[in-house]
Amino acid sequence: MLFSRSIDCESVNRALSGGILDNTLMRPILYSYRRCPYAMRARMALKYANIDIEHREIELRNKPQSMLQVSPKGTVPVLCVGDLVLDQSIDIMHWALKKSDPDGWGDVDDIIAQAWIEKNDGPFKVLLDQYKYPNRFPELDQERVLRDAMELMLLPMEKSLQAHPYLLGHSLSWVDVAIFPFVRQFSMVNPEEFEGLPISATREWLAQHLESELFNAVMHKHPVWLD
Ligand SMILES: N[C@@H](CCC(=O)N[C@@H](CS)C(=O)NCC(=O)O)C(=O)O
Repeated sequence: MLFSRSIDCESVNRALSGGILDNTLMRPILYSYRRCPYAMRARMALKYANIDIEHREIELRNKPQSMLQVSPKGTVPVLCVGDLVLDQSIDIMHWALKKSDPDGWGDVDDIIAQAWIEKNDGPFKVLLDQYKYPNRFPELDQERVLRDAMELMLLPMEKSLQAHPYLLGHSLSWVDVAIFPFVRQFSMVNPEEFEGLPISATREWLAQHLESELFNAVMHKHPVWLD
């Protein structure tokens, strides 16, 4: 698994906090945004692995300097672990599972897993944004966007989920957790339309995740972090 660049995150935070060192600096710091699907997958993996983190809730329009200093690209989630900075959600998931994976979320075929993630984070995310923000894409035919999303992602998911309860087989894997927040977002754009789609197994899979203790545990509201 590839990790992101390593930057001396701890020393940046130490400098920002006026050089005061205490034990909290040893706790991984997660910069997060509650409704971000990438941050959700990271928070779920960290929670599942029982990793105690310092949660720093950000506002996308007013990102903290301490986050931008360690990860100038300015997206969440960002995890700082000592001098390691992980600023890709999938890297954070894998880092967490390497620490602890009690239910075997990682026991999957890496090539198949990667193919699902690439499809989700690449073309499906593009279609999701087009479906969610039609005003930003006035030239696009919304029916066509929905049809493309179905063909690309939702129908292949349905086929898998008709065959077994989880995307890659009979047990939950990190791939289900990584993809579910995006399908959730898709389902929320037009719930009535989503209800009518021929993807009953996918709806059931989504409902199971939405009701899960793990998901609900990572959706608590946090005050906004200020440097
Ligand atoms: N490839 C990144 C993507 C993360 C991402 O795009 N997060 C969005 C929020 S959902 C973000 O921070 N966008 C920056 C912004 O809106 O300013 C990952 O997997 O962590």
